[in-house]
Amino acid sequence: MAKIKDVVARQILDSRGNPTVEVDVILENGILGRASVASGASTGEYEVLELRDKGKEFLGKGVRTACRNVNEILGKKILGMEADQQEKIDNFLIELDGTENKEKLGANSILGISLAIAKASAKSRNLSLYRYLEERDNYVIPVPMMNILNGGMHADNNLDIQEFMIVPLGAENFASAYRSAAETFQHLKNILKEKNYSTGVGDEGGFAPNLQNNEEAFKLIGKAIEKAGYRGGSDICIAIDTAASSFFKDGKYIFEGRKKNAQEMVDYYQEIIKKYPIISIEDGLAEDDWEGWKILTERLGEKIQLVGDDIFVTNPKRLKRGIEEKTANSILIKVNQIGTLTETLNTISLAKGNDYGTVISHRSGETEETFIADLAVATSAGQIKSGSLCRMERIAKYNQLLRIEEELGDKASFAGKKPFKKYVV
Ligand code: 2PG
Ligand code: MG
Repeated sequence: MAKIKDVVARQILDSRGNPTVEVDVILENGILGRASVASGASTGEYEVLELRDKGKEFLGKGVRTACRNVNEILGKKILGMEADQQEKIDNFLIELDGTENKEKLGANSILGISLAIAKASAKSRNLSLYRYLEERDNYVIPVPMMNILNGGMHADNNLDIQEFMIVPLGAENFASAYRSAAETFQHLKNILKEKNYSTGVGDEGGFAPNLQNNEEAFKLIGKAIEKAGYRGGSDICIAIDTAASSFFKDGKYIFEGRKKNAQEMVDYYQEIIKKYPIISIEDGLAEDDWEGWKILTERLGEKIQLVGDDIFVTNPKRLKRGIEEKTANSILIKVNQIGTLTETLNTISLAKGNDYGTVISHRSGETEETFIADLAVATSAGQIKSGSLCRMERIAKYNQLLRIEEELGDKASFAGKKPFKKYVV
């Protein structure tokens, strides 16, 4: 296997026009692995630290220090190491930082290296990334959750719920799932136009109109599914990410202009899941509201998928607590919440070993990086969310899944309804 010869970081821009880190890892055999790091807006309080310069440039959002940490510290220390020793290198990077939340050198610098090493190593062995990450006979292509209406912190509209996603779980393969979702997206655009609603898009490429209330979103999406010729509930279902931490203030949820407690939020969810084909709710309650999450899971945990994002932050310690306290039944996986590939893989294994669902996720600030598509296939995660059906940084991941499905042929099976079969919808 080839040794690491050079590590170079640079500051690039992400899909929101903010700086982020890109890392090149060059091996002795001349192979180059390049990876860039995504960035969130509704960031969980317990995520590892994304190092920003806080200086004059880019309104404080520059990442020159993180890049310098790669170029002058971290990168230098791993020169000469075998590139396929992912775990060893990741652990070494963690040690070099030495803090619990990677605040000394920055999780964005560490993650950039971690991902670029894996890509260089895969290329060096002439393997597709997913196959390099995990060699299997058969692979599962994840069912996508596609965010076609944006609200919350991802749009300047009046919707409290951050993401309204369609889940084309009834399709027989990814290609037809992709098609049915794209058609639904275009029909939704026409429906919005007819109603004189805005068709401008939010951070993740979903439409971002002002609506009468959150419930109207479900009605419009239901109509779009029908217009596209699909059946809501069997061909295409709905998933939401409430991102409730973003409107949790002084122990109350400020939802649709009223203060609600956790019970009342759960009442709301119970009502909407009766009326609309919703199969998954992410961050239905806030990151510190463990008591509330217990109620949510008790009342709805057998009916639908409850995904923990801000509450777990891809962190095995927080997930362990969740497993012990029966909190949620699924976890959102974001590589930059924890900061290395190895830790991400460990969290996925912990979730799977405890029968928790796994949803591999992008961030609202993205790049052309498609690592998460391969990661979802390699780990048989079963689900992925990468935003809407427009905007290249979102589509890039779905297009990569299309290529992987094609490359695998009959060695690929589409997850479809399988991740949801344990729920009584
Ligand atoms: C989320 C993510 C991705 P952000 O809350 O799940 O959709 O948003 O990257 O802004 O945290
Ligand atoms: Mg979320």
